[in-house]
Amino acid sequence: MYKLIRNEGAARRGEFVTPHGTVQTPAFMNVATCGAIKGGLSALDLKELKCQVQLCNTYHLHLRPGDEDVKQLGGLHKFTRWDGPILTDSGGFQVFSLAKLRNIKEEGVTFASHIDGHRIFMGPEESMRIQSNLGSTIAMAFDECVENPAEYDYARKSCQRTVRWLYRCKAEMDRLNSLPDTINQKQMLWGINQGSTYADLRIDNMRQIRELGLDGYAIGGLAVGESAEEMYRIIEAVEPEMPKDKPRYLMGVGTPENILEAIKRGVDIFDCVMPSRNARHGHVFTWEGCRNLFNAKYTLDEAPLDETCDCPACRNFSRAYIHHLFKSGEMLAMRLCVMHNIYFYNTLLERIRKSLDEENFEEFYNNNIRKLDTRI
Ligand code: PRF
Ligand code: ZN
Repeated sequence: MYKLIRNEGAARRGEFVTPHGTVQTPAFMNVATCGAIKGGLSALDLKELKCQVQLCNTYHLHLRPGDEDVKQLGGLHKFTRWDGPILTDSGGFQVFSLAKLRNIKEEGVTFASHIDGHRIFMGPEESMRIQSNLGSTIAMAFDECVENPAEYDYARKSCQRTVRWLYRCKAEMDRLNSLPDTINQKQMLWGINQGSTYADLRIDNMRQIRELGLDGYAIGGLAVGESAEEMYRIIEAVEPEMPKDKPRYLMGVGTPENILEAIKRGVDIFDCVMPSRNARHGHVFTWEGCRNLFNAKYTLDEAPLDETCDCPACRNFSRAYIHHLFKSGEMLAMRLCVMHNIYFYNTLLERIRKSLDEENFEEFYNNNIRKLDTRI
């Protein structure tokens, strides 16, 4: 399923095959929480923006429109008109970050919907059933994401419970995949490593979850309050324990700089709301650094967002026009900047893959790591 093509130090160039197409790694997954990339993009736009994988959320789609409705409508692929791979996050993280009044027990989590406050229970089995109804390519394990910093004892107990939940996820996913009316009977299950910022917990946890022989492994519980240096330290600690023959996914990360640093440490896949969220606030990524299109200095600037970019926004429109659209509150401003940022992230990953193919990742890293992090 995952094939390692080449590596340079810990950095890996690979590909993995899914029933919905092959993904070239390192790869970025584009976040379509409710089934669309925020900013008014559809699946039809995504092809033009070099997207390989879409990420959708169990929690949001369960609340609205409801996973049973999505199933009745033929599953997420048919519903959103995206025929490539879709990964669904399990709800674990969203329940902890969005829902109010949550109560965690061995069976699962009770919480209040962020939409209308009604009480909902979600445990490993519920999460698997919802993801099965959605019919995604890859389902994520139901986990608890502990915010950093966390007490050692709490982190230890929580990640032990997450391992018990993983066994229940696996059993339920196997059962669902064997049912005749399941939308995607080849749905994959990926495990999630937790353990806060404690290297010993992370390593123990990884050793336990790799025993299940799942289709892929994620590192969760990072970029939730700790420094970037601590995040890199934890990746370095856990990476040697991750199976070499499975894709590795760092959840919810990050800036272009974070992504480059994590690839250098052996991570294959990423997702982040940053390209679309920043774009909606006028922040665009370029090969020279980040720009804010609200800035008055763009009033008469006829250059595109990035002079080297071939995205639909840069091929056609000027900074001056997009600046004007933001000032006028036009939705088009957001759509153009989201398209550019998504294209930028996917191009960044494409260039990293190329540098690995050509055995000059280190040079790419040295040439870009500082620039990607500057404001212009
Ligand atoms: N668990 C899940 N989804 C996630 C995370 C996690 O720990 C994170 C942490 N950065 C982002 N998304 N299930
Ligand atoms: Zn562009």
